[in-house]
Amino acid sequence: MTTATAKRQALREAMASDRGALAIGAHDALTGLLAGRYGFDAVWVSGLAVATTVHALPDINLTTHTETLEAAVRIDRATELPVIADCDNGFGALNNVVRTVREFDAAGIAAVSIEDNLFPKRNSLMGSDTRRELIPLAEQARRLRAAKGAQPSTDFMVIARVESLIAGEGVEMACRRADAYVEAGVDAILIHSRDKTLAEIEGFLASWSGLGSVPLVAVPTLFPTFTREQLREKGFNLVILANQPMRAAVKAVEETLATLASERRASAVDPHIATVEHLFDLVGTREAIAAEDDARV
Ligand code: SPV
Ligand code: MG
Repeated sequence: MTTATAKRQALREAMASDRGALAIGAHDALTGLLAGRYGFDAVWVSGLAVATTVHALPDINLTTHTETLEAAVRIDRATELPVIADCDNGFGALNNVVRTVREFDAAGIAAVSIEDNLFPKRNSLMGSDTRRELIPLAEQARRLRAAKGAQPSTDFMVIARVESLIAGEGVEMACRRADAYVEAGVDAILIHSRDKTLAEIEGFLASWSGLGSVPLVAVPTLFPTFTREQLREKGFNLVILANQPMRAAVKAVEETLATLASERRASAVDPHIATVEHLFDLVGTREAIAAEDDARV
């Protein structure tokens, strides 16, 4: 098993590398396990994915600190990759953010993302007709400083997520927030945007004087044609493909349910689903049974 220290080191090294790091979203432990087989550098425990699939709830701060920690720990145990947990706004006010950083660090998670959406947050992918309010800059900086000050280890990372472009605050405010969060001691900045052309983010990259002072993170859900390499060239050290495995799973389940409901026989979906043998293999079932049987003789 890879230790928390080794995972954190691997994440820092991947982010510092010339090619940058690529993280993949996971909604459950098996997706986290599979991520390690395809060359990803990290697993993103997406708040959207956990709310949607684990709880069938909207991504509006209904998922709690405990539920998120549980999901992250389960995924972390299943993968050799470092885990980055999406902790929304830290689930409340200053003391909630402090508790989040303390407990996710102590649990061996590699990094958390803390965003500046005011509780209750609304998922950032919702269109501009969704009303949003951000935490005032000085208050968010105070929360992040307190959390970094309370962090038990030295290698755990806090990624501060700036939502200015999502909330329509503009590039200048995004730069001011990024400066304040870096000054508060965070380890990386995630600049989020819904702009498909990347013009908004290009504006941020052109104006932010702090560029290069800490690693920069992108979640290109709505500018999905840019590759990790293209985003690395623009200055991003970590690219998070946040929710594609969950969306694949949802579509596959819907199609399977529809086929089974209309055909009413199990074999109708056989060509499209994993075999039971494959499931046994994925989680080492035969080896586990052999270990039990060996112990008995
Ligand atoms: C998530 O995956 O929960 C995220 C990314 O925070 S986004 O939904 O793009 O805001
Ligand atoms: Mg989220």
